[in-house]
Amino acid sequence: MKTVRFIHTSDLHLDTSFSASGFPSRIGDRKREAIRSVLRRIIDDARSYNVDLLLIAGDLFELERITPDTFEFLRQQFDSIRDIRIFISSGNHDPCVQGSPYKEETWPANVHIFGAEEFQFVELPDLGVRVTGFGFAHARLDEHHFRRLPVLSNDFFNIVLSHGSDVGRVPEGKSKHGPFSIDEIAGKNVYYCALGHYHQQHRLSNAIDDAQIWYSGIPEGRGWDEEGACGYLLGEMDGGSVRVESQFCSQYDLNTIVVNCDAFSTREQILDAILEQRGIRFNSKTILRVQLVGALDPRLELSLPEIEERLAGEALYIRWEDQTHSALDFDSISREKTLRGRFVRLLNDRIADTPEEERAVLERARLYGVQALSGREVRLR
Ligand SMILES: [Mn+2]
Repeated sequence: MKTVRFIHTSDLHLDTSFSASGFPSRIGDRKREAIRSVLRRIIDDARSYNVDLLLIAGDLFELERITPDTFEFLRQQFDSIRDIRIFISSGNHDPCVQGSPYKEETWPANVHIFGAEEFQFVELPDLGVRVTGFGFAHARLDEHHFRRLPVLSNDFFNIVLSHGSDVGRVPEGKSKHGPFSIDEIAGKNVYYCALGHYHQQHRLSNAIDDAQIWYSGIPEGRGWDEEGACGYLLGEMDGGSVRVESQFCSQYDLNTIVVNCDAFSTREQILDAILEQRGIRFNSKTILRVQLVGALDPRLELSLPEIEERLAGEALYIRWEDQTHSALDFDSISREKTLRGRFVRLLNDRIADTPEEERAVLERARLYGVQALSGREVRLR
């Protein structure tokens, strides 16, 4: 068998909306364009690594939102690597239904779409490879479809391509489309199984046989549960083995930083704590979520717009989540025989009578009131 190289990717979600992520629209626009750049990068890499196969395991685009421009972009990109065979399995966001570009459009000759809810195969005798794929034809699939994967003939090296949900490890909040367990894939002469749907890149543990079963992961993170650098998988198989390596290709990485403010009395200390975080590349493509926690020294002026200005070259966008509480001792202030003391007593009583989840507004009011009554400038945040 000649050495066969492949790229495995999935879940690009071209034309996705970022409104649910809470980003301002300009960041959503950047991210959406970044997904297109990432696809181009994958196509360029397929060419430069001289791969034989490009495997796309579903959710290539969002059916509800894909524009003619995006289809045309895909067509041009795929057509630009005519010597590389491209296999696509439709997923729950790009099901192969009436109105889908998978059905309505003409794709380049090197593209094969698995869009039927049954396992079908394509044999590539020149490579000694059989690609067996399953596509979603509905936006929802509750069936354990891998139970219908037959034991494959071992005259070729078998690659299996599908969208699906490993029931052994369901990420929090993830829908279980196309559920499966490992024993429904293993033991069927599968050499490499290319999966999509879960957005974290990982290999599934398989105690049954040597089949390598992988999620390639999302190549450009979309939400806060898809942080850090993201990428695709580059694989090489020859007679004895499959070797897979991760290639990073993401452009605008998401990172969460938790800063405990307990020991701080100036905002420089917050700034320094952010920039000292290891493993984060601070540059104009970085998207940050900064969670401020702990007790905030009353001397510290938490002016987020000013801190943000000082981080202008280090991040494209910062989402602040201020979960600090004031280090002011409201109990001792409440014992003062002053207007300030009376104000805090009133607010303390109101806070005590208010359910926990509704207290934040009153706690802010108490803090701003004490600042005002102490003759300080009050800056709302
Ligand atoms: Mn999916």
